[in-house]
Amino acid sequence: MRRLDASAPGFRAAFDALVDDRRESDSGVSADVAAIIARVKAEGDAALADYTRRFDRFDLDASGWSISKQQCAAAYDALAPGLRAALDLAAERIRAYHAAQRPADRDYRDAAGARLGARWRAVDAAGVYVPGGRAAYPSSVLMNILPAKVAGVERIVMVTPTPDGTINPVVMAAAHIGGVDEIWRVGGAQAVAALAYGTDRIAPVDVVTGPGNAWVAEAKRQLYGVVGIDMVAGPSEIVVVADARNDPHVIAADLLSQAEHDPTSQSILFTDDNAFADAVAAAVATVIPTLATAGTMAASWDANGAIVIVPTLADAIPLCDRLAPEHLELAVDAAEADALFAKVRHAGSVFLGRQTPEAIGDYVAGPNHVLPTGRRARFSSGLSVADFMKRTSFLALDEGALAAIGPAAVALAEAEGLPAHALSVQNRLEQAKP
Ligand code: HSO
Ligand code: ZN
Repeated sequence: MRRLDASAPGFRAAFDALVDDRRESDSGVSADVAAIIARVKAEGDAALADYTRRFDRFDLDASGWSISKQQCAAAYDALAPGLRAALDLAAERIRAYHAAQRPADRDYRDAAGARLGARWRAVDAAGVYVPGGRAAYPSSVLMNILPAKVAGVERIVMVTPTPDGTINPVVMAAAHIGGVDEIWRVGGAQAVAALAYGTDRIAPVDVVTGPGNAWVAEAKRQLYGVVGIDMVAGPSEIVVVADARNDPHVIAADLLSQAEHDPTSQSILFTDDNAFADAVAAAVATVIPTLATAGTMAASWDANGAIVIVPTLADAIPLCDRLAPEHLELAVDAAEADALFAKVRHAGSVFLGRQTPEAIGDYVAGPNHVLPTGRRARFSSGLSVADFMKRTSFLALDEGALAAIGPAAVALAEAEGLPAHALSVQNRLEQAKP
């Protein structure tokens, strides 16, 4: 953990270093991923079967390529009632939040008399990547599928590796709640390639979303353009802005909630009180060994954690904007949280007040937990219904509207040296003359 003081000499350089710390290794996978993609494109299912045998030690042809809707329904029925109710509540709240997010069509007539507008339609098919192993989060299954469902996507395909044949039953239950249409037991770059190009078994999709390891992220990056993607996701981050009136243990747990995702995750505290900073650092050290994810949290906090002392909490906001964090907690009284929030320009999701832990947003609040990381909140946003839709603009002119704006189009076409453009407008303008 590094400790910075905004009033100390050398702060600017130290903070610049914190901002520039990418924490994203491309680990040199780009050539490997390109080779995998090329092979899946050329050989289809045979390549998938081979990679899955090699990487997941799973024989698709012998043990089955897919998981059925019936299996998912059975997994849902078999859940402990408390967990089932929790998943149901999460799904209901995520669905409601996203239903209110559906973009509106436009259709209007402007001053020149032109009818103009835009219409939103869902993509035909969406693919959702679900990692295997420890990072197979049922909450992420809901966060990816439900916006697609709300958008009206007719075919939702899940791909997930099942290393050594293992399947997470809670992931299957979440797929059931979300209404997934197909689940294929493939993962890695090869699964993303299959979704993008299609194989004999797996029909191609139009958009691929969902988190994954370096190979999956690189495959999405390389296949963007063949398919749409949500974003290239990096390690999780949390920034907490807290005053000394918080319980240091409460704030420590907030910081650790993201540190436990991955050794490359990052947790940063901004506070205006040195003694409180000490207390949080001590609480972090006390809590880490008590939790099962101690190793990951310790690695993340040691390498990437930071505490920044600022003269006033308002001074923290421009610094937070430079980090453009995925998650920003403003753990202060409600009125002050609002005042600070009004000044925030760049953050994926903001958690206001002392009773709004980031973790509530990971599960049951309703807004999406798939959020921009690695400072990408400067230019992008969390996953939404619109990511599964596209907008078609339309226009309709009558003689009057064409007469009003057509001559300007003719002038511009001539200036661009495109006479057929000019003629296509001019012909109609002439016809319209009495
Ligand atoms: N905080 C993660 C999402 C997540 N947390 C899933 C728990 N499960 C990325 O925003
Ligand atoms: Zn989380």
